[in-house]
Amino acid sequence: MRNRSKARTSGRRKKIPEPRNPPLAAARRGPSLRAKTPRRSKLIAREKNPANLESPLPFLGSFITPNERFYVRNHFAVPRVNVRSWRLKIEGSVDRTLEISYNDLLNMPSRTQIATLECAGNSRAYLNPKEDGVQWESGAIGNAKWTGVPLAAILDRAGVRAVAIEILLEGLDAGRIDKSPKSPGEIVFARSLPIAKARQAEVLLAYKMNGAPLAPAHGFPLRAVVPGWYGMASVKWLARIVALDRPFAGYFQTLEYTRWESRAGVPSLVPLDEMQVKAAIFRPAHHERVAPNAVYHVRGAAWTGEAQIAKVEVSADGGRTWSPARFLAPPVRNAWSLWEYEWKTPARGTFRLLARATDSRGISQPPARNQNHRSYAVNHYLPVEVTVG
Ligand SMILES: Nc1nc2c(c(=O)[nH]1)N[C@H]1C(S)=C(S)[C@@H](COP(=O)(O)O)O[C@H]1N2
Ligand SMILES: [Mo]
Repeated sequence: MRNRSKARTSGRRKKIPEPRNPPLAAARRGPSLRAKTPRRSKLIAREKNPANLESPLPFLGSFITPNERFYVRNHFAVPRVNVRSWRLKIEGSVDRTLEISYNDLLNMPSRTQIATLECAGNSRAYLNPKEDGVQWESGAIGNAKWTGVPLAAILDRAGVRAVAIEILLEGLDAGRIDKSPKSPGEIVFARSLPIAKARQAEVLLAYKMNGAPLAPAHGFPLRAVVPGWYGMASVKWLARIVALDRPFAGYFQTLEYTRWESRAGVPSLVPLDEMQVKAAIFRPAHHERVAPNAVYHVRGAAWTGEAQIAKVEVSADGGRTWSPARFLAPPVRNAWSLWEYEWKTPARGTFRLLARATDSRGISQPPARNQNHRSYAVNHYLPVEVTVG
């Protein structure tokens, strides 16, 4: 469990108006990431049962996140799967019901795809007022190379009927949710995709992560990888796929992982889908002390939904002025882009560093919290406060 420490008092107040939902206040709540990083473990535990683990940001600096550094988001205990008896079932509105073994899958044409997964609850710890849910800082994110069979190939094999509008993905993990809203007894983790998304070439049923068979925590033997969408769509321990002729309204699609959207002028809850454009600062860490009158390399990553990153800007004065960051490699779709900014540090003082990304559609991060996002999709500016000198 996360240790909640008392709010720290700030140094001098800045003249810049705080956003309506000041993230810095929340950022000051905890000690620095470095201080909280356990020595031996490579991930920070936000919950133990089930395991919910995030990456320490300073360790996320490589384009591909090593498997042991990749965050883990579990709703229930990790199921144990006997791969010999395990089958992937495809049923519902299909011409042919299928049962596919692990070996059958390995023998199908494969595709390898780099994709960034971000948990929809990432950065929730910075919300003010505080929201229920796992108190992730900003490390519930990672970028991996996934290998598997395109979901579209499986759907074609089964012959999905024209009446099907969604594809339900069901995991093997199950449990009971006892706090409100309670589940109706034991439920499994399940999410659906609209048929058009399910048929996109990059949506995979993955059995490898960075060249290794999936680890149990990441969904062994098979998981969905839905590039461009928040992590909840990438169902782990996949065992059943159902072609549905009406919208799925399961627990994780209605009571959790939804946002408000105005439809016909009425706020309606809709399932979360695409990741929102976002930049994260990996270094420096909150409250880090950096050398004066020097060049400090501010580094981080930026990612978005079904588009690609076009621009990252950094501010060292709490948002008054912005300068472009440099990409370490040309941005590509579905993967995060690492960036760097050479900050010429002043003589002394306390500074608020901000990063903001813009994608190829011209969508930029908002300065303030979007209240329609409930406790998810936290992508407004999140300052990192550092002391120079
Ligand atoms: N079966 C199952 N799939 C799941 C989950 C889960 O609890 N059970 N969590 C989802 C959520 S919310 C996220 S963010 C990603 C996390 O994937 P990871 O643990 O491999 O990082 O898995 C998704 N798939
Ligand atoms: Mo998530």
